[in-house]
Amino acid sequence: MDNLPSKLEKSYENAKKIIESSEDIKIYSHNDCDGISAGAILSTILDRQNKVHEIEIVSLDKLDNLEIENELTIFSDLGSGQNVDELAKDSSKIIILDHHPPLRNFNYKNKVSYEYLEINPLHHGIDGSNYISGGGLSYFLAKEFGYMDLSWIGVLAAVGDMQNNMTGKLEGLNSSMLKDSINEGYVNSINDLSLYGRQTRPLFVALSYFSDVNLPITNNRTEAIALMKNLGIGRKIGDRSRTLSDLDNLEKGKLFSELVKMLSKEVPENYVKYVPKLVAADSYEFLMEEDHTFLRDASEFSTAMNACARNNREDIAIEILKGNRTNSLDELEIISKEHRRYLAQNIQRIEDEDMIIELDKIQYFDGNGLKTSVVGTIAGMILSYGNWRKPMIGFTQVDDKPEHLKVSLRCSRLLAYDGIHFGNIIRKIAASVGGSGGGHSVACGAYIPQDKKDLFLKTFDEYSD
Ligand SMILES: [Mn+2]
Repeated sequence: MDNLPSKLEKSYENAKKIIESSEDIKIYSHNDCDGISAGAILSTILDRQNKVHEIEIVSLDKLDNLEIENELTIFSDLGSGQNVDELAKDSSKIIILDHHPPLRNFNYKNKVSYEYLEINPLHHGIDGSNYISGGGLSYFLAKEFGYMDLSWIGVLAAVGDMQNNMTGKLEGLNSSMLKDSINEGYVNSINDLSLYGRQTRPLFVALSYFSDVNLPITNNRTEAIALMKNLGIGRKIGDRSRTLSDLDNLEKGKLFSELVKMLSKEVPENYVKYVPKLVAADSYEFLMEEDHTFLRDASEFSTAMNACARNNREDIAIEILKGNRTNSLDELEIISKEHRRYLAQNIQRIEDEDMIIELDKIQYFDGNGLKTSVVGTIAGMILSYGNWRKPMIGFTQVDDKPEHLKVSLRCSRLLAYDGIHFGNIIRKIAASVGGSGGGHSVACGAYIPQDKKDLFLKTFDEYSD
C-alpha cells in the first residue's frame, strides 16, 4: 500500500490545519518505544513550526479525569481507548493519533461541541497491530508537513511495537513508511538471521540467548562457541568479538542452515514449517548511526528506548531521537547498563530460587518485589529457563496500587505462528476475574485484583479456544 486511503489523507490535512492555527499545545504520548517515538516526531514537527508545546509521556492509567487545559491537546499511541475528552471545554481542540481499538466511531466528531479529530487506522479498515503503529501515524503527519526525514523514527517505532513480528517484515502502511526512509537514505533493510544484538553483542552471546525453542546453545555460551567453531565462523576480529553484523553472507548462510536443522529436530512436526521464519527476518539498520553501536540496529535501539521508559527517563529517550545527544547519550548508556544489571540480577534470583512453577498448559513465577515495569521483560528472558511449549506468566504488585497485580505473559513465536493469540486470551480471562488486559499474541499483560491470582491461573490453565 503506497497511498493513504483518501478519508485518512483528509484527516491528516485537517490535523495540519489545526496545528497551524494553534499556539499553545500539549502532547500526551504512551510510555513505550512506540509512544516515545511518536512523541519525538510530533515534538519535532512543532519545533519546526515554532509552536510552543509541552510533552508528557504517560501510562494509560494516567488518563482518567484528565484536565484539558491547552488550546490544542494531541494524544499519540493512546487516547482511542480512553475517555480522554470528558473534561474538554467548548474551546478545546483535540487530536488523537492512535492505533489501538477505538471506543468512539469515526462520526463521533460530529456529536461534540469542541474540535475533535481522531486518526486511527481501524476507522479505515486498516489493522493496527501489523500495518501501522503510533509512531507511524505520527510520521504520516510529519510527511503532510514535508518532513520525510523523520521516517526513520517511524521505523524504529514499528519495530519497538513488534509490528513485524508475525511475518518478519514491515507491511502495509509500515512498508510505505519504510520506503520513504530508504529513499531518504536513513534506513537499510536486510534479510538477516533473527538474533538479538546484531551490532553490539558478541555472536556467541547472541546465539546463547536463542529462546523461542530450547536448543543446546540456549543459555550455554560454550555450546554456542563450539557451534561457531564447527561451522568455521571465526570468533574475533583483532581483540574484538565478532557480532552478527560482522559476518559475511556465506557465514550467515551456514549458520542459518545449521539453526534450521537444529530447530527442526527439536520442534514437533507440525511446527517444522514455521522454523525458517523463526531463524531469519528483515532487520533495519540506521545508516546515519555508527557501526557497532546499539543505535545502528532498530531492535537494539528500541530496547534502549524501552529501558528509558521502564526507568522513567523518557526525557532522555526523546532528546536522543530529536538528535540532541551531547549529554543524553552518556545518560542513555548509564540507564541501559543499570537496566541490564537489574534484569540479570532478577533472572538469576528466579533461576537460583527455582521460582518457575509449571502447570498443565502454562508456567508462572511470582516476581514479588519486581518493578512493575519490567515483569514482562523478565518473563520473556526467563522463558529460556522454562518450557518453551508453554507461555510464561509473571506476577508482581502494582507500585502505587498494592491491591492489584500486574500480570505479564511472553511465549515462543512458534505458538503465535500456530494461531494462538494470547493477547485476546488474557483480555478475556482478566475480565472474567474483574481485571483488564490485552496486547500482542506473544507479549501481553493484564491488571487483576490481588486476591484473584489463583482463580486467574486456574482459568488460564483450563482455557481452551
Ligand atoms: Mn503503540
